[in-house]
Order: sequence, then C-alpha cells, then structure tokens
Amino acid sequence: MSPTSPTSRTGPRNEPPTRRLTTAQALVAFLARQYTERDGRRHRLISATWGIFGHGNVAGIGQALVEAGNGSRKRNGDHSVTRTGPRMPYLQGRNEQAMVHAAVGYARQSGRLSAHAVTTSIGPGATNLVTGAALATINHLPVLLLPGDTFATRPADPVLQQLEVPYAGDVSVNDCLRPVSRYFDRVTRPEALIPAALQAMRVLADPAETGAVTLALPQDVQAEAYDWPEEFFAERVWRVRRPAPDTAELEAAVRAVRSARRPLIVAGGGVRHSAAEETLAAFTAATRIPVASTQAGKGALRHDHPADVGGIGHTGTATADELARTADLVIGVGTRYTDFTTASGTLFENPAVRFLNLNITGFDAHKLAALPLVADARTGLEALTSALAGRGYRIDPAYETEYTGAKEAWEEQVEASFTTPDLTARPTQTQVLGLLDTLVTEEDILINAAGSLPGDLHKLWRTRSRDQYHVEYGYSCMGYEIPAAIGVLLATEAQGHEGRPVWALVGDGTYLMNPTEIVTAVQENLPLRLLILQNHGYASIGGLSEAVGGERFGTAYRHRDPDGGFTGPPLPVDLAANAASLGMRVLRATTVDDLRKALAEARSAEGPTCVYVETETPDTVSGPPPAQAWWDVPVAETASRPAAVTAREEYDRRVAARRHHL
Ligand SMILES: Cc1ncc(C[n+]2csc(CCOP(=O)(O)OP(=O)(O)O)c2C)c(N)n1
Ligand SMILES: [Mg+2]
Repeated sequence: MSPTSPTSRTGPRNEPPTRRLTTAQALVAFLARQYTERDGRRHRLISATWGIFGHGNVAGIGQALVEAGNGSRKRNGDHSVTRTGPRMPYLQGRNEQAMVHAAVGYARQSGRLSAHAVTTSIGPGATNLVTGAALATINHLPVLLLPGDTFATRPADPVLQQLEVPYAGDVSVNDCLRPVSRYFDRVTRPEALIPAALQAMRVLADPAETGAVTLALPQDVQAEAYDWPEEFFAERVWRVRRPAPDTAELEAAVRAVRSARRPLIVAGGGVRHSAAEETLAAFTAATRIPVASTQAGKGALRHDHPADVGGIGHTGTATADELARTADLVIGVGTRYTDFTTASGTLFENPAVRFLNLNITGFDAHKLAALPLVADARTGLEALTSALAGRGYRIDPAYETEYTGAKEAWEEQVEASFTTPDLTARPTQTQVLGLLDTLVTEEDILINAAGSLPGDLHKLWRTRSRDQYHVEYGYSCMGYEIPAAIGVLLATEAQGHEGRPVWALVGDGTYLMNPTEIVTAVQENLPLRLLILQNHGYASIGGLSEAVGGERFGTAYRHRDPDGGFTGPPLPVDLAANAASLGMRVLRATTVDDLRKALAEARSAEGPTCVYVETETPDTVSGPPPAQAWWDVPVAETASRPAAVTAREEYDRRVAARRHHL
C-alpha cells in the first residue's frame, strides 16, 4: 500500500475541502496552529510537546509528531511549515509527572500565554500525570495532557495495563484525571476531537479557568483516519481577556478604600499572571498603601520598593504580619488566601477588619466575606487608581512612617541570618541563601517548592525582579524544582533571554524524590544550576513534628538502631556522586568559603552544573527568624506521651484565637 497523502481535496458537489489524517495527526496539526494574544502580542499556545512513549501513544501521537516535523527545540515558536503545517517540537522526558512540572515551569515563565502538551502511554504512564495535573490546576497554570487510553472499540479487553472496573465499562484509570483537570474529555470518535480540541484551547487560554486540561485519547482512535474539514486547521487566535470591573463593585471598592485608615494589600500570584506589577507600583505610589505578598505574589514589588513589606502569614515577615493584625481593610489582589497566608484564620485580628478582593474569579473574590471586585488584576488596579485619583486618597503619613520603620528593623534580621562570620565553618541554610544573595542580579531565577527552603525564602529573600522568585507553594510538591527549571530555561530561551541563570534549590529529600530530569537538562545542554542542600532528611517536617508532639518520628535519614528506630549514623548516600552519574558537572563545597567560590563558578558555567553542600543545623544567630504567625496542624487530642500532651495544650490555645470572617 502506498502512504496516504495528507493533502487537501475538495469533496464532490463543491463540498468544503477536507484533509485525510489520523486523529493524532489532526490533533498535532491543529495544536501547531493555535495562538494566544494579549496586549497586542501573539504567542504560540502549544509551543512544544513532551512525551514518553509506550502502547497508547507510540503509534498514534508518536507517529503524528514525526509527521509534524519535530525539529530542534530552538525552533520553539518557529512558524516554518512542514507538509502537515507548522512544526511541533518534541521534548523527551524521563518521568510523566516531571514532564508536567517542566510544562508548568514553562507556562509560569511564559506568563500563561504559551504552554506545553504532554503525551503518555496508557495506564501507569497516564496516572503518573495526576500529581502534576493537580499542581498545574492549583496554581492556575495551563498544561495540555494527552494520556493514551484503552481501546474505544474494545476488541480484546483487557489490554496490557488496563484496569477493569467490573461495575462500569466506560471507566479507565484516566478518570483519575477528572477532578484535577479544568477540562476533561475522552475522544472516543475521530470527529469528537473537533469540539473537544476547541474547548481545550478555550480553557487553556482563559485566565479565570486555566489549569490542567486533559484529552484522553483511546489508542485505536488515535490511529484512525478521518476526512477533517480543512477549516479545522486554520490559524486560530485565542484572546486572553482582561475583564474590567463592574461599575457598582468598583464604586463600593472605592468607598471601602477611602474610609480605610490602615489598609494593607496582599499581592498574590494573580499580579504576576496579569503582569500587573507596574500598575500595582503606580497604585501604591498614589496611595502609599503597603504591599505584603504571598508565595506566588512575592516579587510583585522589588524588595527595596518603599511599600514592599515582604511575605505575609505563617512564613511572613514581622512587618507584614504586624500590619495584618491591625489592618482595617485587607485588599487581596489575585490571591486564594491559603492557610499559610491567613495563619489558618488567626492573622487578621482587628475586630473591624474588612476584605476587598480583586480577583478574576468570583470564587476567590468572595472569600472571607469580602467586597468582591471581579476583574483582571491590572485592569482592576488601573480602575481603582483612577477612581481614587479624582478624590485624592492617601494613607496617613504616620502609618507610612510606622511601616517604613518596621521594614528597616526586619532588614536587620535578614542581614543577621545571611551573615557568614566564619569562612571556614560549614554554612547554615540561611547562610547559603546569604551567599547566593551576594551573587545574584535581577537576571537570576530561583526555583523551589518544598522543605524548609520555601519558609526561609519567603521570609528572607530580597527579590530583585518580577520573575526572580519562583516558589511553587500551591501544591508544594517535592520534586518540582529540577523539571520546572528546565521549563523555565526553555521559556527564557523562547523569549530571547538565553543566559539568564536559573537555579533549582533542593533539599536532600526533594532531590531523592525526583532527580531524573537532570538527564533531560544534559540531553538538551540546558545550563541548569542545581543547588543541593544536604541535611540528612526532612528538617522541615522534623521541626514541625517536634512542635506538634510527633517527636521527629520518621523524618531523619539514618540507619536503624537495634531498637528499630532511625537514630543510627547518617546514611552513606552520596547525592553529589549521584548527580554526577546523571551527567552533571558537580562542585562540592564544605565551608562557607568553598561555597562562595562554587556558587560563583556555577553561575558562570555554560552547561548543567550542580553545587552540593552539607548544611549545619542552625543556631539562633544564623538561623532564620522564628515563625511570626501560626499554622494549624491538628495535634493528637489523646496521647500517652508527654510531648503530644504539651503540644495539644498549646494547640487548644491557638485554635481559640481563630475567627471566622463573615
Ligand atoms: C511529593 C511530596 N511528598 C511529601 C511532601 C511533604 N513534605 C514537605 S517538606 C518534606 C521534606 C523535604 O525534605 P528536604 O527536601 O530534604 O528539605 P528539608 O525539610 O530538609 O529542608 C516533606 C516530606 C511534599 N511536600 N511533597
Ligand atoms: Mg533535607
């Protein structure tokens, strides 16, 4: 048989032209022609596809990607055309969850205007996506998931890797992806791809709805040919809208701000997603209202901007948390108000406190019984600024003096945590951050997600540019950092900002959870900077465990002792050698002085480079400042061991201080 030509033909009786392609070929050709547009600029919506092949995608999407011309990743966003349309670059991953993390890193660095697709085989390949999908959806970041699915025609159930569900013939393991996806469809007929693909693009490009989008693709349907209407492959532009606020909501918001004596802004990830940093700066310049930030919002203002009071909540600064306790109006901009931000409902103590939430979703805008201002962050802030300008609102100068002074006092605590008096000593974790602080410019990007680092970074890091601080704390997923750094590097490259130093900061536990995408960085020769902080286990959870009566149980990486505990010597595990074995250049540092040199060398390296350092347990001088606000982790109500009994007494006191904002 000769190969079937994918060229267009006109049907009989002047019917619209069609193109004969498999479902998988049609999907790839369609994806390569989708664009987003915002503020007059166009971006390829799906600029590359990650994949690990097995049965369920090897002969369908895999074959279609070959047809689509693949091409080197340098052609990312390239519009050159192959026989079937624009190219679709392919990226090879090692683990499906990690491919989603990479796609998420890419989407965040691309301002959600460009995303990646991820294709998997059926069964385990597909369910490995679930964690990444949840992470993408929580963080409102677009990623298109294309898991292979079992046969739609079911000629020989069960196929390899098929979970049979005795009570439901139409369920497959891919249904696990429904609750973690913002849109889910299973394409059981070729022509059903048309509405499914259009809905998928709508959701990916919708700033209020975006997250993981799943198109489950039964493997027989992927390979099946169909006469697709030529129009399906036309270039399509999805406008990323900036909705303006409702007039009545804006009026109410203006009244609330004008009557506030101690207003405080909480900047969340929505500021970043909307690229509203300059508008926020203009709003604070006019009103002098201080700005605290969540993990996702940190960097909304530079650390040395006079109105920036740093992180808020459990991992916040004393400055921000004190302001939060006494605020009479909290203006949330693009925030979900997680328990870390609200100190589990205990932070906003002023009995008269009210909330005004500028958010693109009604869901978040109404949280804490707020006055809602449903709008894009930038458009909403512009509207507020001009509505207030005519009426001359500005906070009391005494309030401004108060927070400026508190900010200076906090800065001294940062200095104390960062200072390294002894160059020959082993550094503490905060001293490692201090050394990094002396080295980086606004070019550097720091990526982290879990362990004790997010807390230290949120409290201490001096963010120098809007996209420097990349801490994924919505899902706080160990193992996000390395693949996400790869995604960020790909995005900086696509933006023409090659050479920006991108650092993945990981604890030893996090490293062990998911180091394998190092191989991808090596394969693509991406100059990933990996900083491994070895402290032999879960220092963060160890500390938490101690505070909640758990006695650090199961949190140290040590040999078993004769009684069955884990109090023996540290394990003889060499993570530096491990990273080297995967192809990285590794610089080991023992002292502060070594580390300073190693970090500088890694920063100027051209290929993937790892700095490995064993950290010292912090003492009070060089450790991070203590938590400035509470976090609710329920403690055992009955226990025979004193540690839990004492912890429960403290817990009951804390819980009593919680309030509902109604
Ligand atoms: C996938 C995943 N599993 C479990 C957790 C819970 N958890 C949060 S931090 C942490 C320990 C992290 O250890 P490490 O990376 O060594 O950082 P350290 O606490 O030592 O700073 C664990 C188990 C998580 N966040 N993500
Ligand atoms: Mg650790």
